[in-house]
Amino acid sequence: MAIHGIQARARRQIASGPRFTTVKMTSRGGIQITLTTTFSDNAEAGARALPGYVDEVIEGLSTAEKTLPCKLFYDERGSGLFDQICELDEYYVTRTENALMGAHAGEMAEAIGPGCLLIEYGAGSSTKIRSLLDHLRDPAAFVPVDISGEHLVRAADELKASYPDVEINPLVADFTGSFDVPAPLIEPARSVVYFPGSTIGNFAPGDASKLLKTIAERVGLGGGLLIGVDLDKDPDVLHAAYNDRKGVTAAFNLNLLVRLNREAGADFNLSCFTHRAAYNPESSRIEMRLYSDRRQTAQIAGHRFDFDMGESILTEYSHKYTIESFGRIAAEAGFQTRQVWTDADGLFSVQYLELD
Ligand code: AVI
Repeated sequence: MAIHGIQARARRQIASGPRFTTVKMTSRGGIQITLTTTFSDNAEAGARALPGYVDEVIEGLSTAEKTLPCKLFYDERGSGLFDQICELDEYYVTRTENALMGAHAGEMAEAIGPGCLLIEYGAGSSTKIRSLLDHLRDPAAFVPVDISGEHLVRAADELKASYPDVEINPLVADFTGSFDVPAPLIEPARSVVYFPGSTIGNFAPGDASKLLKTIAERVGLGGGLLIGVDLDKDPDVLHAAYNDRKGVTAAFNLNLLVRLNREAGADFNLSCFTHRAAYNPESSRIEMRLYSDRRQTAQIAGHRFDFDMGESILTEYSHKYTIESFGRIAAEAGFQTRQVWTDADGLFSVQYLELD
């Protein structure tokens, strides 16, 4: 994925749940790959020809506030729309993080230190990782982790060509599940997880804490986490970023229903739902919803869902942190904030944390 496409694919890993089983194999080029397969998808396809996520969708639409999982945004069309979001004038997130990486990767590499095993969650924005690899001193290995194997192997091959001295071991896996990182040939000085894009913001607070704890277990004492964290800011700036003038975010949100109609035989009336994103100041988060323009009914897999006029489906949270509020949830996982890089307007941060 040009830089944004890579990010979009990474997003597919958000909260994808525990339905995955891991199979190890070695590719011809000697790259160790862990393939992650949704066996539940296969089982369901045989029985009902429905995607494996349908039960989760039905469960979400059956709760008092109807919800849909944000991981479903990232089918091919949704990933393309996310790429477009990243280019929007109003969407400051991607360009600000890219600029921070471009300006400060040397300091980040200095903070990480020599000889690290670097593991990227939701790999890989090749621009960002290249900034880091350009500056890291004698990394033991780089392990990009992504749920999309095809993309991952291609991106890893390109990186290998540019960094022939770095051991690069791509791993196809869901970073929210459990997976083994291949041991590098050289004993690493420490393990560091790189988690860019502020994807952490799309996790509910409890799930974000859980993920940080699994990262802490993975890197161990003395290990580190370099993470992109979107910062709390003027609600008008946030409102514009998630309700853009061109309607790309609206199309991205509505694509959830397009996908359910196509893949799961649902019959959502697409012209009767409207995208709206609102900032919730109590929870410091953008809440994205699809609003029903009228009383209507939709069915999916034999389940019927009634919508009142104005009733909504919650589709995504995007939490915005302060340096302190993120420091607090990181501290619960044992991480101490070592260094923070922000832009002049305080829109976005890249943070380096260590496990003491
Ligand atoms: C992927 N994630 C960090 C994006 C965000 O800003 O929360 C997803 C997104 N949703 C709407 N616009 C972008």
